[in-house]
Amino acid sequence: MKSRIKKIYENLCEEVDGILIMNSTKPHVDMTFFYVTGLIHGEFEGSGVLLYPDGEAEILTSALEEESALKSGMPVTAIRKREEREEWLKDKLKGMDKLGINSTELTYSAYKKIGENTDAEIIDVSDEIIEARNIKDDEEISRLRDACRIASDVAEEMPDIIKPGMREYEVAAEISYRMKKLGATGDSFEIIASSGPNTAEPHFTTSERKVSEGDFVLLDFGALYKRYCSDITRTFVVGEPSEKQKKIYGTVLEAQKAALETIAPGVKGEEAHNAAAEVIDSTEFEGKFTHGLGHSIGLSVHDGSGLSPSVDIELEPGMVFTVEPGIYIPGYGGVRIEDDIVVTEDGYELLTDASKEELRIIK
Ligand SMILES: [Mn+2]
Repeated sequence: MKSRIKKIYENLCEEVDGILIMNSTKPHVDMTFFYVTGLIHGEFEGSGVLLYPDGEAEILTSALEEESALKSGMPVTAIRKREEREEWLKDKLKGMDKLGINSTELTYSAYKKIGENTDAEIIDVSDEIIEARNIKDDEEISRLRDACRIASDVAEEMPDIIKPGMREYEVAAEISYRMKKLGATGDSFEIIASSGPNTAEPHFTTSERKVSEGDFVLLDFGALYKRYCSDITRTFVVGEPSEKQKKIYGTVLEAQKAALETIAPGVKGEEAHNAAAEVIDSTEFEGKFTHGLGHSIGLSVHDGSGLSPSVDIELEPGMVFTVEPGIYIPGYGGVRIEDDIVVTEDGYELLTDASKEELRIIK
């Protein structure tokens, strides 16, 4: 993964002698560890990887995961006792003047431990790491494509699987099971399977509520595939939709299309958001789109960047985002339609292709 390490170094505005990625225990494991090593298997809690300016790297891990770590092709030090970790740090960081760290993923205790074992000045290179991780290479896009295909296939079949009377958590279990049958190693985040008024809460997850006639049913989920995350949302209706339900769905669909039309290199992320917001705000649902249009996905489901007025970013080929406008009416319900896209040289490629043109009906 030399090219990825070099990409991080190319982004630096201040030279460093090394960059140290240190994991603590889950969930404080820095996905950058997997970005630079390319490793698919293993937990790597308490492990680290030291990156050098020439693209070389070496791994510190426990004896438990030595075999897994060796698959990276990088030199591996496998330790059996805690003290050996400090010895490794002292030895490897000796003579360095400046050491880069990833402040957004490093725990305070790991940060202190590094400081106790080096005289180097510690430089935060988290922005440069995010910048590198934001532009996916071919292998990453290929894994994301597979993760998206799994989620799309499950989204496509769900309206036929869900029956009135099913509880939300049962719907979530079906989604998870079906993604795993298609090769996912897990859910990329906690599944949202909400119904009726619960769909008005964008991050509801699930409850014991039964899916009932007249409900919106909102499913937001993703597959984890070779460590990469997909993220899709489809909203359905139980029985014949009302005029209001059709209007909400149609408006969200139109907003998503307006946003997708803007996606191309050189465009500001904010512009895509605004295109969707303008569609929604020109209707009776003004002000009901209450979140950003999308976020970058990759090794993490929120991979560090986004499409919203609060993120200053210019789109570049290889960036992968969700595009997910929604309308939420408290006490009534909500609709969100979410797809994943990769920015290409002349526009974008849609990675999730589950149908959405019609509001699908659960019978
Ligand atoms: Mn999302």
